[in-house]
Amino acid sequence: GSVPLDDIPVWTPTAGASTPSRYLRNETLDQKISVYSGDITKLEIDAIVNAANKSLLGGGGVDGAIHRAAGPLLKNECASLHGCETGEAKITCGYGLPAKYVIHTVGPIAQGGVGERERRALRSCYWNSLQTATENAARSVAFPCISTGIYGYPPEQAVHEALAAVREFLDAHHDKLDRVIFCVFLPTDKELYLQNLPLYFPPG
Ligand code: AR6
Repeated sequence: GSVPLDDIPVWTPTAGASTPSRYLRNETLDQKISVYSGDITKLEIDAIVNAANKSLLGGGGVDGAIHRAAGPLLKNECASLHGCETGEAKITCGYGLPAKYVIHTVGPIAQGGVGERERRALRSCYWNSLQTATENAARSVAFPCISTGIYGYPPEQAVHEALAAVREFLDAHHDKLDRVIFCVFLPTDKELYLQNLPLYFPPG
């Protein structure tokens, strides 16, 4: 079955995490954040983000799972979009998914290492996905760990770009979003998010 957004608990900072943060405490923002372990295709939410490739015509990983769950009409709409550049985002309907929309973004390929170019592109994926969501009045958005699978971006570096981009977007546009869900698939990614969230959403 699918998972209603109301069943996903909001993240609460763990007492004891006391790494100094460059961000200010903001309880309003904290209450919009969740870490959810599981399949992003099951979420009843306004928008899920797809870690796509430039063709937008489908592939393996989370992209494959989203296309399988949405059904063939998703590919038809994707084919009409003429691809997507790295770091950018394009929106479609969700078709057979419980999510209303799919936001397709293309992460950087990190073979050959991560430099400033890859870091910027990955941040843009998160920022532009949220921008696209809010332009379409989507108030709840779930992200997979973009680029950290087939595209080889080290998860322990990617988490910082993800969290910084979401924190900064919420600082600028918190009134346009109710919930941002980090949908993690691997136990190691769950740990990385729980470890690093207090750096970007510091407790009191
Ligand atoms: N729900 C949530 N997360 C998932 C799911 C799922 N159902 N399935 C996998 N993941 P990847 P990339 C996680 O490889 O690195 C495709 O072929 C997975 O464990 O899907 O951006 C595209 O067409 C990992 O943490 O995306 C592109 O060609 C994360 O999703 C290329 O792969 C991202 O892994 C994009 O590679």
